[in-house]
Amino acid sequence: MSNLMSGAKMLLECLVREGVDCIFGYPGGVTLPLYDALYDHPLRHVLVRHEQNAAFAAEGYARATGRVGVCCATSGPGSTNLVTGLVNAMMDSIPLVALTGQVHSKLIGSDAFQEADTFGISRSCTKHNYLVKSISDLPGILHEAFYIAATGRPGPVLVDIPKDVFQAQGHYAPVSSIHLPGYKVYTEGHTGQIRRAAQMIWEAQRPFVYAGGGIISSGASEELRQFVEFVDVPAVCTLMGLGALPSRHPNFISMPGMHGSYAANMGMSRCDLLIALGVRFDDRVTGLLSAFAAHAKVIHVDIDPAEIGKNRVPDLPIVGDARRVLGKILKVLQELAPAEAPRNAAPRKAWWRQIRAWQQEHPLLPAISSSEIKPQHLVAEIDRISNGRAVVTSDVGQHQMWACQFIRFDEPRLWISSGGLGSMGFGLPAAVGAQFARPDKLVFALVGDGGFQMSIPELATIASHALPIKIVIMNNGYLGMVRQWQDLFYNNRLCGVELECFPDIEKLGAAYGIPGRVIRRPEELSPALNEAVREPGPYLLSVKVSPFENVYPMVPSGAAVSEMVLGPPQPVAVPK
Ligand SMILES: Cc1ncc(C[n+]2csc(CCOP(=O)(O)OP(=O)(O)O)c2C)c(N)n1
Repeated sequence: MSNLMSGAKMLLECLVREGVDCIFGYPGGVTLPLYDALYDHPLRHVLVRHEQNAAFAAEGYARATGRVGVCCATSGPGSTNLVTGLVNAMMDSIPLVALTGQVHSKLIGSDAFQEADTFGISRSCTKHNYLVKSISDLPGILHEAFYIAATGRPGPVLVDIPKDVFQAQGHYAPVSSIHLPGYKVYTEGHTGQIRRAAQMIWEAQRPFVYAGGGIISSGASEELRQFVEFVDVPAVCTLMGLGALPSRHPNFISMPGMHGSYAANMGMSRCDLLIALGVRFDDRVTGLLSAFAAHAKVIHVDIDPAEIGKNRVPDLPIVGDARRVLGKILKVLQELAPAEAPRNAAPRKAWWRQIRAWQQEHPLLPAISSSEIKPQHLVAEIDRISNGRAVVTSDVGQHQMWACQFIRFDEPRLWISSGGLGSMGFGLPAAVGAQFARPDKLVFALVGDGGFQMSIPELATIASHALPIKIVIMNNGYLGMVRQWQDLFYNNRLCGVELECFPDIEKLGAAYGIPGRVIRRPEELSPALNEAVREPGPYLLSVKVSPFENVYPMVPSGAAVSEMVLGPPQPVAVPK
């Protein structure tokens, strides 16, 4: 049987062999041959309404499943529109393959219509990128792209394909193994360092786990649970790691960092051993780096050697896959336990008493009012309905931080948010990808009234596929997080943050055939959310919340995390 086929068909063949069932894209002139091949191909193509959202949707898909997300765009403006999505995937280590069309090979470099140097532009925002020069390279490059995107520290890989390569005819030979001499992934961890880690863990009197997105990427949640239970160590999960340990787990404290809880940040500050697992010591977590976990020894486990010592030099680095390494550390811990565990039993008990005291002193509790809907109340209601099981995507801003504080996740891959890049407009398209990936799941897109307006075009994608996403707009009338910073650090000189002229949500929803509703009173909140969930299709709910609420606790930028501000400044009593 001949396997002669066009480059476009070959690409689809490669995608199928990689197990891809759905791609998010937007067509154009140079990708016409690809779309022609898609015409009668079983692979599902989801037409988004902006290429940035193709990337975000593919990221939502990847985050919800752990599989590589795929997006595609045409040359020029199509591929430049992908850039924010690529950076986002890079910052959050999301496995993504971006396919872009390029002008005919003969025209490259001639400033041809819709030519952009996609290869050059994407170099700094991808884990790897390719410009395909010949159809004979196409299958090898595509399978490599999937391999690189998914292995080691996951990330985005871009494959730029000139129109003539799509059109050329070639023989497809399945690629069975990939050899990349310059690309080495160390998964196992060094045996000696693993042994040393176990010893350090038993030697510690105040150990503390700082777990991040790497736990989720490596599928190490079960190992993490066993580890924290065996050592009985308190654990925080970063924004990227929420759900890595179930939020209801007694050892889970909260998210740490700028808007983390008092107990989480005090724990980080006062521990004598910080066990950092799949994290990158992001400034939003560490605050003032020189004061971060100042008295602690640090064990840092990460698959990416470039992360080791990037921000904080660890006392014990372990390069490896978090799942493999944690499993091995646990084995050594068990081996050493009879001799070592009793040694520090008393100080560890005292450490737990201290952590529980911090939790009680300043608990994270949602503010609730009977006269207005507090934003925290809205998030707490979503948590009530989700009960740890729904997928929640978010945009960036205050609503995102309250979601991190108050929504519980029983499992990994339920919380999908733009972490490192902090890209507004992520929530809605990410929900599209997540809902395609997990049709069985209740999906909430919790968005700000600012971020929502960046992604409104995707209402069409949602409507045309009747995706049952529950879109909840936390409508405070402002670019809330920026307003909060202007309030706290710029004498409340509010400038460029008021969102006048927000669309009438009922009419907007109706324009797309999506039921929509606005609520303003606290007693409407629970019934409206229940109604949204009962609705079999999508639902658009705008919740008017108190406009001037600020997110607390807050570590002011540049301060040590132990210097967090717990609440709004109290009015000073004027002496009579
Ligand atoms: C694309 C993009 N532009 C600008 C910002 C800066 N920024 C961070 S939070 C924020 C306000 C977000 O407002 P809104 O979506 O209404 O959410 P809220 O903070 O009110 O919950 C802005 C403008 C950003 N994160 N992303």
